[in-house]
Amino acid sequence: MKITVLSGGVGGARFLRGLRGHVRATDPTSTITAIVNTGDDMWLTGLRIAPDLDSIMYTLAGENDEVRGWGRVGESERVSAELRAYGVGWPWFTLGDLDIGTHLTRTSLLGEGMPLSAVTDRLASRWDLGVRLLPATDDEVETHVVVEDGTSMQFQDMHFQEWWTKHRAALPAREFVQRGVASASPAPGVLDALATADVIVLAPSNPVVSIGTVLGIPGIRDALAAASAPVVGISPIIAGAAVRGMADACLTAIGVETSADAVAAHYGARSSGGVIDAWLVDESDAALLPGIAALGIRAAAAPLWMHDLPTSQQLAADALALAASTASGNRRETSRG
Ligand code: FO1
Repeated sequence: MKITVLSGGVGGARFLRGLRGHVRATDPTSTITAIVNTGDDMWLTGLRIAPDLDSIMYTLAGENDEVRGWGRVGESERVSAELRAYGVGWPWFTLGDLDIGTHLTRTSLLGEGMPLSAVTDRLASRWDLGVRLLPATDDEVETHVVVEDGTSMQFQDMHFQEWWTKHRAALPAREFVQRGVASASPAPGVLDALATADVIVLAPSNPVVSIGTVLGIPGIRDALAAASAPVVGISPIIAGAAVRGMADACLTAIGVETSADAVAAHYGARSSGGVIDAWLVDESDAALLPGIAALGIRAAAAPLWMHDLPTSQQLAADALALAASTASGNRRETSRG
């Protein structure tokens, strides 16, 4: 079975680790391709940083800092201290020494003309990740946030990472802008991974700046809408709160309520021009299932908290089961149709 997953960073990384474990245990012939958000990427002190690709790579390699959710385990920050001493870079954005090894490698390969997708393959080939990592695009499309400058009522534009890590998403965002998106194209393999998938999953990532950014790359939303595979989304919101990070600040900024059913409605049923066929919510949100079904989206409830590998693997199994019942449901509808 070919499984394609649209993913952001931390939540997506945990889900992919669970999916890999479930697939290895039940159907080793299956393949997993992750189409990963690159909107958080940026240049910093001359290095190209790709947070979501790195979070997934480190997590699947078993090299991630499980507590912080980003960066490497057993990390040191000697170079970062030097950068601060010289007054370059962002003092609020820590680059670990081992992490800098990744950024130096990526930057040097990009400098030789290698596209990000090939660089990502090269970096990932150091480990047996069991998942193919694809950046959503090889083009530099960075998410910027337009915030209201409280005093002069001017609007200020900043890179998403500054809004997220320096301001902790506390500045009210008026708009998220994908800089350069109009001239961007899907990375090699992305459209094929959607067209040939047997199952497509939207990981429990930030619906606005992670999944939304992937869908914003020209061609990807259409490919998802046209895919023959069932598309199952996993809610990143449990009982009205974001599981990780500050997805609620992003949802509020685009006028979407922070709830599992509001996010499902935001993605929309593929049968009415949206991007999902099915939606998995946490058991604590089971009361929302009839409302989601009324949107034309097959809905189910399962434990969404990924505390450890077994719970992540079970979530993956529940998502694939929902995909299977959706696919058979779709077939019955078409046969009846
Ligand atoms: N997040 C923070 O809150 N503080 C940091 O200093 C920080 C550094 C950092 C360095 C490399 C990297 O790949 C990620 C880093 N992150 C940091 C996390 C990053 O903001 C998130 O992974 C995503 O970009 C947001 O989803």
